[in-house]
Amino acid sequence: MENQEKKRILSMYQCTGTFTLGNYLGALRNHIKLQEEGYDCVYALADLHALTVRQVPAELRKYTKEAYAWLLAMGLDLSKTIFFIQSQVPEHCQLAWLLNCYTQFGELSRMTQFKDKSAKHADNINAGLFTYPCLMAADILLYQADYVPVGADQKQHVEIARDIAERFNGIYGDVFTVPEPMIPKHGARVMSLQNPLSKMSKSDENQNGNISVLDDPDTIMRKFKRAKTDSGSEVRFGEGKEGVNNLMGIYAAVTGKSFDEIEAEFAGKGYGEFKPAVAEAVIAELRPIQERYREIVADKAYLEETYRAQAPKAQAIARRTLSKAMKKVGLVQ
Ligand code: AQP
Repeated sequence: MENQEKKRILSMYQCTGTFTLGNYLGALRNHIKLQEEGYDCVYALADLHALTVRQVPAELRKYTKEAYAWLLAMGLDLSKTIFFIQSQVPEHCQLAWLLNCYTQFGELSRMTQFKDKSAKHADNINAGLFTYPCLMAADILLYQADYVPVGADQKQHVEIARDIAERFNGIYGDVFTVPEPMIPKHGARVMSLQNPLSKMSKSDENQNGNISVLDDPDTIMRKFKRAKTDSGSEVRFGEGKEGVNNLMGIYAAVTGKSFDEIEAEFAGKGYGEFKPAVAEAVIAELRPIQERYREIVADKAYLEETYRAQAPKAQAIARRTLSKAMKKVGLVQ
């Protein structure tokens, strides 16, 4: 295993659509902060994972570049963090194959995401969808990551990566760092504005349910004004008020106010005033990032040069781990 001084964090993002406010508040914003907190961060766009569901090729390319530019606009600092595109580092596929041979059919069939996605895409239950945890384990183990930030619902992914690493290490000695899930302190879970019982998702068919980080102010205002609430009018956190709870969570995450403060601020004012206030706060939060984003995407040469320069940095780490694993299993070097 590598002898790193700083603890390494690995996180990857799917580029199956434009990031949502959920991705932003629940993950990206916190991950950007980690680079200032003394961690060695390695982040990537998981374009290979995106292929487990049928993609429109031109859109996948567009979303990948868009996502790359968005993280730069958010302040990702390439002097501290490695940020690359997964398919530009072929070691991911190479290690994934090895790990496939150390992963049991039974454990893959128990993965919730496989069950969910095969139900959702019944016409395309491909082998990649089934074995994606091996690619995900390769993503993590190649970088000898100590921590993987995950939402509570994603712990299963890190657990299977840990099982595979421990199995491999058990046979061949310490090849991989066994990663731990890192549950974020401020990991707001943002729900759909149209169905507050399901999470806000890029690929939601009802685009009124999600706020894209690139939505313009009018669209954001319209979507919040139409957000599903309940038949009451009191801005108060409580059972059966999932829509309002979600709006309060968003407002709290963006303004830093507590739920008590929010309830006091909107006492006697009703949803009619609360919804536009949430929208305004989100618009103000996203505006400066959107401005930087527009500058970055306008400079195509800069963007391309930047992501191309990052792949070899990732590859230098990945290759060391891969060679070690290949040697251990008996492949001629
Ligand atoms: N609604 C959400 N609230 C809080 N956090 C969220 N994340 C995603 N949705 C929410 C977190 O964002 C990170 C990156 O996720 P991802 O892009 O790899 O994929 P995902 O979780 O599958 O996101 P989507 O938007 O739901 O994508 P699709 O529609 O393609 O499945 C993760 O840390 C995730 O927890």
